[in-house]
Amino acid sequence: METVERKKRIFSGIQPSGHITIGNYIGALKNWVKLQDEYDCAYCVVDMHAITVRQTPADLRKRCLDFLTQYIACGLDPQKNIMFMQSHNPAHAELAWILMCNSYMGELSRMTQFKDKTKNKQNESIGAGLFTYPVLMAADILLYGTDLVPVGIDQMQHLELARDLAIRFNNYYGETFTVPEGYLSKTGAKIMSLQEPTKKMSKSDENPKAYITITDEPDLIVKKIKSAVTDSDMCICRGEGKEGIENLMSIMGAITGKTFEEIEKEYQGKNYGVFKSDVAECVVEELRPVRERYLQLQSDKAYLEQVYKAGAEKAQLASRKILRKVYKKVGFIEK
Ligand code: ATP
Ligand code: LTN
Repeated sequence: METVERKKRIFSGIQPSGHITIGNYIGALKNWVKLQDEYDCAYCVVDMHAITVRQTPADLRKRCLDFLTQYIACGLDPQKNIMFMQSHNPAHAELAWILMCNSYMGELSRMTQFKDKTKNKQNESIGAGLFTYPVLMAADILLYGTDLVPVGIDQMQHLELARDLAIRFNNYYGETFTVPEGYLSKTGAKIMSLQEPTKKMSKSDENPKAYITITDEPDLIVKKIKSAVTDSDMCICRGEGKEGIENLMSIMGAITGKTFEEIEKEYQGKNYGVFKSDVAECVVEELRPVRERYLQLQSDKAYLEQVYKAGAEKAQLASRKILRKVYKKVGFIEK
């Protein structure tokens, strides 16, 4: 009998906090778009992750819809992918609880993102959700039998936890979960803050000059790149103390496909002004169609609603079998 090979499953998500940056775009979204034809993809607006830090409800609601709009504006096709809001599929929370009962305080305490986000804070004021957040992320992934998870390099430790939890569960209860692999973009670039280039570009940075959002106006993009912190040296190359220039080289490389060596050669003897203008131009051109689609889509609330409602149904259907299996394995009575 002819067997139809199952397409590999991809799952990924971005927290609807702040504004989607060029870091998120290069580290994640750009890759998602590439993968949509070859794989069975589920792309989620992870709203339940966003509430691990305080949110203003009305703003969060707006941002969730806005993130979905930006996913589509980047080129993700709701016909090809499952695109949905995490909170619309309760199975995420249900599986997260079971995984939480199989996770250890020790391993969660070692998560560097947790340590970063709670630096200088007293235990009394650290939300438990921030601590257990990587387990919810593991649930997101394992719930869909995910094979590959396209994320930026900063998320690899969380992905490793998802793998450990899957293996642990499979060993104790019998084969249940697919053990997922990370999928980094070709350059694997981690884009750094334009103002403090030793720090990751982060979409919830308090200083908007530190990041470029994917819907920033062209003039603003040029301004932000022109005021990006560099150094007083005159060499467009990598090296000690040259993180600012290296970051701009990474951005250019991720967009054009040029290697560091190629960029270095091309700009030998040229000044920072010329280089910054070229970086700005390639960012503006890369984001121009994204911004145009975004502005068009924004007003079509009925279409967006239809996308996330259909997405929720597809997501529930895709996860039902695994959750049922997990419930059975841990010893719950079937209803
Ligand atoms: P926040 O500041 O709100 O914590 P963030 O900008 O770090 O957000 P996430 O929601 O944590 O963004 O990440 C969404 C996706 O973008 C993840 O796959 C993550 O790896 C990727 N990503 C985030 N920041 C960068 C960056 N600076 N460079 C490359 N990839 C990134
Ligand atoms: N923790 C991720 C967002 C996220 C995610 C996921 C990414 C939540 N669940 C599942 C991939 C797969 C972050 O980037 N902060």
